[in-house]
Amino acid sequence: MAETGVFEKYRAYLDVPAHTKNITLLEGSTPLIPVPRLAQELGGGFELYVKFEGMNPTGSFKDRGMTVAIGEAAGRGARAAICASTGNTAASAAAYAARAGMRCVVLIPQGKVAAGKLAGAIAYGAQVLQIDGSFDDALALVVEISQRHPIALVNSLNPYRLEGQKTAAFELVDRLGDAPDWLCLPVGNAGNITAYWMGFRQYREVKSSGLPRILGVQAEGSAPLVLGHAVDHPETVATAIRIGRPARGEQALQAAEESQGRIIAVSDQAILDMQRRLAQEGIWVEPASAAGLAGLAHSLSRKEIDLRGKQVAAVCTGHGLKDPDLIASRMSAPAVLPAELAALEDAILSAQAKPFEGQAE
Ligand code: AN7
Repeated sequence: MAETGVFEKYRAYLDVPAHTKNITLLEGSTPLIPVPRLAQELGGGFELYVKFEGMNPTGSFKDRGMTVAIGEAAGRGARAAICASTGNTAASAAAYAARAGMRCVVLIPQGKVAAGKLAGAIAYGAQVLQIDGSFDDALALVVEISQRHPIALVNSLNPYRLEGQKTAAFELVDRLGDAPDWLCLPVGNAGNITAYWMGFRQYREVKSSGLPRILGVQAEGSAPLVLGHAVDHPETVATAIRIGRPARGEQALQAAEESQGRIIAVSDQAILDMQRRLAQEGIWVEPASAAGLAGLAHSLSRKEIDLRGKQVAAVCTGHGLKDPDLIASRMSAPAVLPAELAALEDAILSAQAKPFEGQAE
């Protein structure tokens, strides 16, 4: 358990007003998990780590930015916060607003938010409103309403969200001793990729650390940054990144270009395959979170990148528990047995179940 949250830990590097309060749930300090077997399968010859951001207090990376955005809003006396969200921002805003004693309103696209995120937002006591429209529609609405009323906008258009979120880059450098050679991550509204690039550049100034090349990955059906134009009706199984007009799109493209990286798109099938593959490492992430690694696998298989001797960090942004319905709908339901030993033996020893294969390795 972290002793401090990201605001206290990295206060000296955060460009925030003096009135900013420390509203924390001890977010950050997430595990950086080596996955050598997966690296081997992807061709080998490089070091691969998963930065498991699903281990933050509300189950996603959003907590890093939210602690700072809510802390700033609370510090200047804001009584309410609002955001549009595909789910994780909503749950995070709701939790930190609750901690600050503020009211929270979240707008989500109807029917397109994973159960664990919606449940979180409700549990933390936010007013949850579903929009008969997309995330992009919801974002346009919250921007407008925050201009008319004294309610703090905590989407990543809020600069303090990025200030907090960039601490993930600091943690990578602090932990690895330098920046990784490559960073891969999913891209939706493009706040996270923008924040990582800010963080790495800042650390280069103050710590003389290096810069990674950044591989940003979108889902094929929601890939405005790859297509070069907005997508009016984005679709993907990775609902977290079902975004057609990324608010920080320009900055994301700049981060990819300046870092000599790229932004690519992968299919939903590739995302789900990587989600399953990560689970075989004991790392269960929500679909969007597997997109970064799916993009890495895609680039490697086409020999578009050469990772020999390199160090790669993959950001897995949200926990698998966020989206349990997806597993229920795409995987077979557990068998129901009578409470009898014979039935249990049958089930375990039946050929289909392959119960003890490979156990002795
Ligand atoms: C698991 O919660 O946009 O590119 O409203 O939940 O910084 O937007 C979520 C985005 C990646 C993309 N992975 O990050 C929201 C929202 C997960 C996410 C992204 C999101 P950005």
